[in-house]
Amino acid sequence: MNILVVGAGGQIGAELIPHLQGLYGQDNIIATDLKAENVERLKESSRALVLDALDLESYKEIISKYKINRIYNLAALLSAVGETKPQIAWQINMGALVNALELAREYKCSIFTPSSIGVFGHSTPQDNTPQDTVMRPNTIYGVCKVSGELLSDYYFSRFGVDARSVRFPGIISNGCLPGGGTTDYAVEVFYEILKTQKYSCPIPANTYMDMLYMPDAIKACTDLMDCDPSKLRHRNSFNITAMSFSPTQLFAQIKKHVPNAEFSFNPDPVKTEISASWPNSMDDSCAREEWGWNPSWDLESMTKDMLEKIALKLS
Ligand code: AKB
Repeated sequence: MNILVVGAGGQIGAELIPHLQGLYGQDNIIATDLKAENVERLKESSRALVLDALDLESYKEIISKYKINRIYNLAALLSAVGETKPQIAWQINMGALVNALELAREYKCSIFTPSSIGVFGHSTPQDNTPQDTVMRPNTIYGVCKVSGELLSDYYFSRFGVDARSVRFPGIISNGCLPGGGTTDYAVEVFYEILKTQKYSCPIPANTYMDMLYMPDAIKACTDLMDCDPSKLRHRNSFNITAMSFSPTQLFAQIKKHVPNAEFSFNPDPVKTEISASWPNSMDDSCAREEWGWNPSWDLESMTKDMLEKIALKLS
């Protein structure tokens, strides 16, 4: 198995690369990113190259040269930043996917592309959101993710491309920081509390969203791709979640470990609107039944681990 990770310098890539290396061997994983400084960092522990995922010819050269048979297409602009530059968000999110799917078709690769809770909107049932339901998002990010799910299913049914994906909720991690998402508060808060004991939250206090801790997210990326395809009734894209909480609940959990932590709320209008349109909690039973999704981390264990790991990082 030769695996190409595109957009490897971001939050997911930084932790997916070592996991893939452990499973398939260090030399079989090629990490790429648009930014040279990210590639320099990746080179410390992996084979890494600069790649603009919108440059089809360079992308093709890498797939052909390294005999790639699986692509993780992680290049994306997230929900909140997407609203500041919708045309660019469309170009990047869709352009990278179209190139990845075309090359997967030509070179017979399997392909994983993260979808998101961003596919849902105000008209979606908000509690226990079903796998198959209304998807009318009102962000450019959501529009790209719905289009991406449809296009990936199209490439599977029309050309037989083995495209699979999950709808990621917010991903909480202590490696590389997320950037430009609506759920980023659930990572930022740990750094701010450990540095200053204060955090001002851009999301209203009682807004519920689904979340995952990174080790579960990474496991989903490989478990879904390695599962027996004959069991899959869905492909693009599976609801997955491990916990659903509001800022109030997360902060109460943090306060158990950092009693002098102080929290305030200064809702950002864009993030407030986006978070209100996303589910409170999703039903992920299809992922559980079809490929054995079963997360290990909950709010309590994640909070404790995040505080320990980030305290070490800051010391
Ligand atoms: C975002 O907030 O944009 C992402 C996501 C849920 O897809 N973390």
